[in-house]
Parts: sequence; structure tokens; C-alpha cells
Amino acid sequence: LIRNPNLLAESTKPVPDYLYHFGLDTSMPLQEMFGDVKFVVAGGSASRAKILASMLYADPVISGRPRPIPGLEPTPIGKTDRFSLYKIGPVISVNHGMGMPSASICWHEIAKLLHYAGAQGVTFIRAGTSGGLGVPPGTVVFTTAGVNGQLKEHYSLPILGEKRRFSTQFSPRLTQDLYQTALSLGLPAALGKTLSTDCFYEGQGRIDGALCEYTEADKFAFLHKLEAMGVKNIEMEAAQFAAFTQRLGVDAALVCVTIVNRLLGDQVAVSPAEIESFVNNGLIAILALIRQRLTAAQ
Ligand code: R2B
Ligand code: URA
Repeated sequence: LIRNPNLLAESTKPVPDYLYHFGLDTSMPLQEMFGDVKFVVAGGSASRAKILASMLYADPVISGRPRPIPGLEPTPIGKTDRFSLYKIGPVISVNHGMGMPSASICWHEIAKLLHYAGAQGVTFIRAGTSGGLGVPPGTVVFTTAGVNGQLKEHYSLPILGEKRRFSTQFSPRLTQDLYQTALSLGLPAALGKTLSTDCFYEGQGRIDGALCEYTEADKFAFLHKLEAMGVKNIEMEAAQFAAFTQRLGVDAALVCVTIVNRLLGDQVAVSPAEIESFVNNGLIAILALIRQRLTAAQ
């Protein structure tokens, strides 16, 4: 789960190694706490990580409990000022915040955590929200590849002052399995590329930000160009997530519900309750796949 010779060699690894943003470190019994983890499901918001934790807890196959103990709600592990992390059975539910810099911190520390815990065969899934292109709100988009803000299919990151580029493909088999699971459950589903930007407003061609130096016609030209490239939705983490997991050799998929059809407008006008029910569409597919895979592995 890590590819860093400094952490793999006894002589160079930090002791203890502090997973600072989670308030966890290697002096803790991480193997006992996380050694059996098989899936990490992450979304942007802390409240959604909690909702997912409750869904996982209520699922007997996943939690290993025939029925939830009333009043015993999942509680976060570690500190929660940045991220909230829950573990239910072999599944971690966590939030990574908004945008690639925040998500990158989360993924680095989760990968290190699971490395130190000795977890094997772990799958990472991002369950997020997005703006859709030509699909109605509530559609669950399964991403084949991430596209960056310059409409290129790679993630670029300056490392030691040099710009490096990394491929942004998601695991094809996992993505197909999730997509087929969603279809078989009758959920509104689509398969395609995902644009990930460093800005919710100008980066995504919105004309309702505090700044805008282009016309509505320019915006539509941009959105139609995206559509012609096979982009189905727009969010803020795909490229980094794909590149990171590919470099680690971790199986990963991106499952985002759409909460607005960008061809019809920029404003996210749906209520929090509607967003919750849209997000559930994605979580239902993810939970079904986790259940299938855990049952098949028994
Ligand atoms: C989707 O929603 C957030 C912005 O509202 C961001 O984290 C994303 O990718
Ligand atoms: N998240 C985004 O990044 N963009 C949208 O339009 C909706 C959710």
C-alpha cells in the first residue's frame, strides 16, 4: 500500500510515524485496529462519512452483527478537526474534504495507516457529488478516467519544483462491476469520464461565481466540448485520486452522483434532503458490491 523506500527501511522510517491529520500514530495498535480492512469508502463531507458508517453498521454482512445494538452509533476514530474516520467490519468510511490538496492528504495517510496495519487487498472507492452533463440530477456516474482542468487525461503535480504527469485511469474491472451492480438494482447510472478542477466556479465554467470574465456562450462551448470528449460529470478530486491509486497499485473506483445538470444551470438548487437521497443511490451500489465481494471471499 505504499511505495516509499524511506518508510520501508527500518533505518529511515520515522518512529513513531504520526498520521498527523487523523491524530493516529504507529505507537498505537494499528494492526489490531485496522488489519482486516478491505474497503475504504471516502466522500467530501464529514456528515456523509457518518451516514455511511451508520448504513455499514446496519448491514449484517458488513458489520458482522445480526442486528444493530440500539443506541450504539458508530463513533469516529482519532481526531476529527480535519477528517472523520469510522471503521465498521472490514470497511473504513472517511471524508477527505473538498479539492485535490485536501483529498491527497487523506489518501496518503490512509494508505500509510493501512500499510502499518498490514491490511491486504484493499479497494479504495470515492463516493462523491458532482455536476452532471446532460444527465438528470440523481444519476450515479461511474468514472472510467479523470480529466484535468486543462481537459487532459492526466494529473499534474509539481514535485521538487518539476511538473510531473500521471495517468488518471480507474480500475476497469471494479468500475464495470459497480456500474453493472447499479444497473441491476435499477439505479439511474452512467459510465464516462469525469472532469476534476481546482475551482468550483471558474474552473467548472460557472458564470455565477464572484469572478467571471467569459460569456454564457463561452461556458456552453466549454461544456459541449467536455460532452464531446465523453465527460459525464464534473467534480474536484478525480484526477488526483486516479493517479494516486494507480501509482500505488491499489484497485480504485469513482462513484459520483450528480446534483445539478450543468447544461441547464449552475446553481445547486436541490435541498439537503434531496442531495442525501441522491448520494444514497451511489452508496446503495457501493454497499451491494462490498456485500457481494465479502460474501464471495468467505
Ligand atoms: C464535489 O462537491 C464538492 C464541491 O461542492 C467537491 O468536493 C466535489 O468534488
Ligand atoms: N460538485 C462539484 O464539484 N461541482 C458541481 O457542480 C456539483 C458538485
